[in-house]
Amino acid sequence: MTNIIITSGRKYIDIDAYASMIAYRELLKVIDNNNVIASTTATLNQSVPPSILDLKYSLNEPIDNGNDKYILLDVSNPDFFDEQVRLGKIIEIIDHHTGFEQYWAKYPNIKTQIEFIGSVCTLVYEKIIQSRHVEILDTDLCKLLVAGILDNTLNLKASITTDRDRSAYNELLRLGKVPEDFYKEYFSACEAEITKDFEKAIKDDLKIEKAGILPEVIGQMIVLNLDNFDHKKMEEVFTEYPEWIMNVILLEEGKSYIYFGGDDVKQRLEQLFDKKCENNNLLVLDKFLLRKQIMKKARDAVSIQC
Ligand SMILES: [Mn+2]
Repeated sequence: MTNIIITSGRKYIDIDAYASMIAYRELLKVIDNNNVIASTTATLNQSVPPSILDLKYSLNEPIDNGNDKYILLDVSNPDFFDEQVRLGKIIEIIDHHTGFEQYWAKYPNIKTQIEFIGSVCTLVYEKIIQSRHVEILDTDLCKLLVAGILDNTLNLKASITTDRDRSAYNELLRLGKVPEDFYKEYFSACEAEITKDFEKAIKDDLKIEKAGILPEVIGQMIVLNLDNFDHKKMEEVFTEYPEWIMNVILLEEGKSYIYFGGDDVKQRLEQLFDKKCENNNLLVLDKFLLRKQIMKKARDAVSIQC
């Protein structure tokens, strides 16, 4: 028996991958194929809190009988595919990370949809609507897809958010009778996971990479507000580094709080953002930026100077 296995990236996967895999499995099951499973060999990160794991839909255990075919969601770079994937047996790829469109164009037998949009959950929602199987969207499935959109678009406030993401989000709330303030419940649950081991949460998401005038150690954390943010523990994580910055994205305020340490980091940040620091270890951006956007800004600034 050939199974169709829906899977995603390796090492760590997030709620966008988790939710879209499950929802796409539910869709393919009603369309034509009972032998479709959704599985991962990766670890679920903090964007999949216990309240999400407790919904009535979850992943299947990985299986492998050698004949299986694979569908990949939320990943299109072949270096980052789940370890269970056999490259010659891929039938479909759906992703929102760009860069590998040309590569997959060489394989016309693989159905590929790569679009620069906020969330893969939006793409799967659209497929459910286009296939006229809106009946599968019960409350729990809607909550999963909504959580994926919330996380990947940072509460619909990230600049990568499209009107399609907003419309999918609103329709899913309506169809699943999901309360308007579900975002608070979801992000608080993620924050509770972070708070359980605050230092580990920072360490697990440290980027050590040189970009322009920025220190090469850059942390990031996404929280609703600063209520549970432990400044002391943050400082402790960074004591071993001569200079660092930490981008704390506050979803309710829609701002980035950039904490920092090290000689003249203050001057460098003030120059880069053309903005005065609040004090000797904090610069506040009125609109939040993701770490990858901050690094891009620093790199672009260097190339302008040269
Ligand atoms: Mn994603």
